[in-house]
Amino acid sequence: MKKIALITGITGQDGSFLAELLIDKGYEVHGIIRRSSSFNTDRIEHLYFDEWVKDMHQKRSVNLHYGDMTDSSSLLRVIQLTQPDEIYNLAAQSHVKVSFDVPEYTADTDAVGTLRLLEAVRILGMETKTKIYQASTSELFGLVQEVPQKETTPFYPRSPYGVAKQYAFWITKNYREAYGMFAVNGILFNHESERRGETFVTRKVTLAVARIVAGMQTKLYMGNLDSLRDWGYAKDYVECMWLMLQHDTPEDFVIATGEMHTVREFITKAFEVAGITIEWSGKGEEEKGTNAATGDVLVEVDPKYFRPAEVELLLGDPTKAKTVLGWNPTRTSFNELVEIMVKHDLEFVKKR
Ligand code: NDP
Ligand code: GDR
Repeated sequence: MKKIALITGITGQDGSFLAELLIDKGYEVHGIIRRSSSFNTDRIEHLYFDEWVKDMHQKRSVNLHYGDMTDSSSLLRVIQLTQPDEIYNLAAQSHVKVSFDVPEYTADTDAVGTLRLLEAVRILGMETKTKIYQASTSELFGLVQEVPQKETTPFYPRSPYGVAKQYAFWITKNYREAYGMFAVNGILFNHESERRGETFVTRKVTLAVARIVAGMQTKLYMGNLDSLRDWGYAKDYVECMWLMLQHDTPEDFVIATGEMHTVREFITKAFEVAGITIEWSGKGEEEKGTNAATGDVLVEVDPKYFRPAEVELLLGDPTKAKTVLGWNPTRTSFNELVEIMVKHDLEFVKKR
């Protein structure tokens, strides 16, 4: 019998990689998508249009259902219809800076949405059948309490997004303890890829590098260059989500590489992959990145990208995931990650 998985947020970066992984593992994969006035299925088109074109009557690889984390009835309907063995709750308003602009919506989707999902499983009497993965985040650690951060590090979120995700973390743990549900939190540190949303820092940089090389953009305007992040490759990280649900007992795990870099380092490396050496000068809002060969200023700071409260440093300790789940945190190194993204975007920009 095929296992059945339901992914919320299937159209996002992680959802698309996870759907591929679960299809490869022989799962029947279902996903919840939101109605949108423009296409929001770019990242998963290859998982269903190909099949559709080949044979309209053949069963598609992924089965999509309309729903929304702010709509309990849709969650109840889709869970009842699909009867999943595993639910991966990846849906979220996931942009930290945007969460300061839409705090209430972020709380509704990321915090209460998680509660709605857990309640739907419970109301349907599926609490012993269905395992649940909750996409928790290193943003829970926020203001530095301990370095590196691990499962026991106290939380101190610094944004409406982080606070909403803290509610989701605890309600997941609470349902595990109260109702015996197999519900777990993956506390994932930043993970990036060629499918990363275009306004997150890494993709913004790699796309800008590609556009500058193509002569379509002259400068890159950035926020806090000193921010330190533990960046991994999304394709490696979705495997942990699956591993956590295959583990004997429901437990929470930190997933990270154990290595951190500044935003400035990421930019320097990205330009280097495209054959451009950046020299940095100035400080704070006056800092600039110059093309060492031509003297052109390619990077400047624009305070509009600063956040009302910043998370300065995130560095994870993945020891538990390594020892308990047998996960390899450095399958894709920082340099390889930047290379994958820049090389992809050089081609992507040409085609666009
Ligand atoms: P994305 O922003 O790429 O994807 C978010 C997904 O959630 C999209 O499919 C989006 O749909 C969907 N979504 C947003 N709001 C709703 C809603 N109200 N109802 C239903 N679906 C909704 O995020 P990632 O793939 O990068 O991240 C996946 C999850 O992991 C998120 O919960 C994120 O907060 C968390 N996380 C991510 C990390 C990272 O570094 N990437 C690190 C730690 C945690 P649509 O396409 O229509 O917008
Ligand atoms: P983050 O990712 O906030 O860590 O959340 P993001 O890539 O947005 O920012 C990382 C760091 O870079 C700094 N920064 C900029 N960020 C953006 N977006 N744009 C800029 O121009 C810029 N300049 C500097 C930021 O200030 C920040 O310090 C991501 C999301 O995927 C969350 O959903 C997830 O939970 C966390 O990672 C772990």
